[in-house]
Amino acid sequence: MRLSEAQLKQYDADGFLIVHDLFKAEELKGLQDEIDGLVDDLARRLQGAGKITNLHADKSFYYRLTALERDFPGAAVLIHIGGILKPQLAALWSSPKLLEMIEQILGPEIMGHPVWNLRSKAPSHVLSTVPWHQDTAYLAAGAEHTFQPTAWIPLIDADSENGTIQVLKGGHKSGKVFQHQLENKKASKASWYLYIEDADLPPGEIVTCNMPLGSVLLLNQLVPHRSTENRSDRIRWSVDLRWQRPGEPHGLEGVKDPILMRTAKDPSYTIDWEAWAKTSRNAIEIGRADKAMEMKDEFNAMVSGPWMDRWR
Ligand SMILES: O=C(O)CCC(=O)C(=O)O
Repeated sequence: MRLSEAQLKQYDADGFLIVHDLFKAEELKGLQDEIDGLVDDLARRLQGAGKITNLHADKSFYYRLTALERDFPGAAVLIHIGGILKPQLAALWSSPKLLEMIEQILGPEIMGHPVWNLRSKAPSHVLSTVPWHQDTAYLAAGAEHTFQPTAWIPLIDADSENGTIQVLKGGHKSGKVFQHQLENKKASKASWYLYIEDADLPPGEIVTCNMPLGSVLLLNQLVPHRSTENRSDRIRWSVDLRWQRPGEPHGLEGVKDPILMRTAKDPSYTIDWEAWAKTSRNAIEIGRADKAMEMKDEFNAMVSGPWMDRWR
C-alpha cells in the first residue's frame, strides 16, 4: 500500500504513524498458525524434559502460552527469545505491502535490520511490559544517524487494556539518544530492558496507539515509546520488524548482519533466507544470554545483549 503525502509528512513530524487496514485478518492467520506451532513445540519440549505435565493443547492462540507460563515461569520469554525466523514471519517482513511503504520512506534499496521480535505479552506478565526507550539505544552508538523505521504489528486488537504501545509524539526531533538506564539494576525486576527516566524524557504528548488487528504502527528509531501492562485475559501477541538502507551503520556490527530485501539494481532479486539463517550469528537470537547457550540449557530464559555494556 502506498502512503499519501499527508501520511509521510505526519510520520516525519510525529516520529510515528498508524496505518489502518493494511492487512486483512486472514492474511495474518498463517502467522498465527505458525506461532501456535512454536508454542506447541515448546510445550512438547518442556513436557519431554519433565518440566511440565499438561500440554494445554486444548487452549487457543490467545490463551495457551499463559497456561504454560503458569506451569513453567519463563515459557513466555522463551517464545520471545526463541530466535528462529519461520517462513510466515519472513514472508510478512518482506511482504510487498510493507516494503512498498518502506520504499517510500527509505528509497528502493532496502535491507532488513537484524533486530526482529515476536512478542508474547501474556496477561500481567511483568517482563513483557516494556518501559520508555528509543530503539536505537539497543544498538551501538552512531547507529542513531541511520534511518531505521520499525513496523509494530499487533496480532490482536491492541488497546490500553491489553498493553498496546504508547508513543511520545515528536520525541525524535532533537536527533539525540537520551540517557538510558538498565532496568535490571532495580532489585525488583530481573529484566533486560533499557529505560529512560521520566526526567530525561523530552516534553510531548503521550499517544496511546489503539490499533485494530490489521493495522501497523510505523516508528522512527529515535522516538521514545513504551508498552503498558496487559490487564486483559488474552495474550497480546505482536511482531516488530525493522529496515534500513544498505551500507549504513546498523549498530550490531560483528554480532548480526542485515539482509537485503529489495534492490532496484536487480528486479528479479529474491531473498536468500536460508543463507542468512545459516550464519550462526543470525541463528542465535540477540537476546539469548551467552551463558545459557554455553550451558546448553534450552530452558534458561536469561537474556543479555551488547546494549548492556553500552549503558552499564
Ligand atoms: O511490543 C511491545 O510491547 C514493545 C515493542 C517495542 O518497544 C519495540 O518494538 O521497540
